[in-house]
Amino acid sequence: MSIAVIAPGRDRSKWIAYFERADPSINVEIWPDIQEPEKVQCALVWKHPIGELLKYPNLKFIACMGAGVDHIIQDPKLPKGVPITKVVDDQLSKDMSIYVIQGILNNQRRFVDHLHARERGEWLNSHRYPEKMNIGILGLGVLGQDVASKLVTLGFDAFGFSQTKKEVIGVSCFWGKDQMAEFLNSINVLVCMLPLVDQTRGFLNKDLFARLNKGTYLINVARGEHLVDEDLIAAIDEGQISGALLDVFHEEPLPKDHPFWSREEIMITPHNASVTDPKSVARQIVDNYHRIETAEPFKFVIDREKGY
Ligand code: OXD
Repeated sequence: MSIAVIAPGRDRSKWIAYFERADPSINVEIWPDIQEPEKVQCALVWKHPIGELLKYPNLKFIACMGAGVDHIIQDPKLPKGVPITKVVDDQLSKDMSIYVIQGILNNQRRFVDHLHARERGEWLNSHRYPEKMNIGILGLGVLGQDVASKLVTLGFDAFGFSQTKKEVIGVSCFWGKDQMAEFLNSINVLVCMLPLVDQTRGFLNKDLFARLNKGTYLINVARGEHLVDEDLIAAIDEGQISGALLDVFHEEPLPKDHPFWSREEIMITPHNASVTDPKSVARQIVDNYHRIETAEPFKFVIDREKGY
């Protein structure tokens, strides 16, 4: 029996090393050189080729290499009934929270302006920050909740929005369509941490921007497909959005001729807000793998219907 690592273009050597460390008896196969597909019980995947997972007749679970499972769910040829697990990891949450918080602080304290001012040899007198920063976390999953809680610890006013009712200590939580307007009215920084499903694709669009307070700052650490790129440019031109920090894009790497590159108001990072660390995560996959023998329920299974 084996675990197959199916992650085109990703460095797989660390996974092999940490699986070996977690349990040396486990047989690990690496796509595309899978010798015995009938022995594969777990497929650890990141952007696998469409239909690939149908080749493993004894697959017991599909383990996503990251937190967002959209790249799995989007495969119309997924084996039916096979559970899909996602990564839930303290290190992943911590890295994400630090990224989002640095984005907020960067904006609040105008570090980029100071960097540019320094290049010009200019002493930029900016003691004034936006009077109040109310941070709205759109999507209160594991990562969203962690960011919101850490913001509260830092003394920010944190607001959260989720599809279903959630409670996070110290966070003003809103849920469901009816409470969206109040959420959007309360904030001047919007952090998108939504899962990517049909209902959330293109959610960050001109209609949503128009409902925000003028000058709201946007951070997107979820997926590029949440954002309508041209709507963001237009909203910045109109002053409706003051700027953005984007870690995810429709196409990655972001094409060289994309208009985002030439906009000073938009900060770009290369989808590195929070990257799964095999050292930290291999053990939870091995733990789930052992659950096949003991017939215990897998941990961190997503709802295939919902898509997250
Ligand atoms: C993830 C990612 O979903 O890295 O984990 O985007």
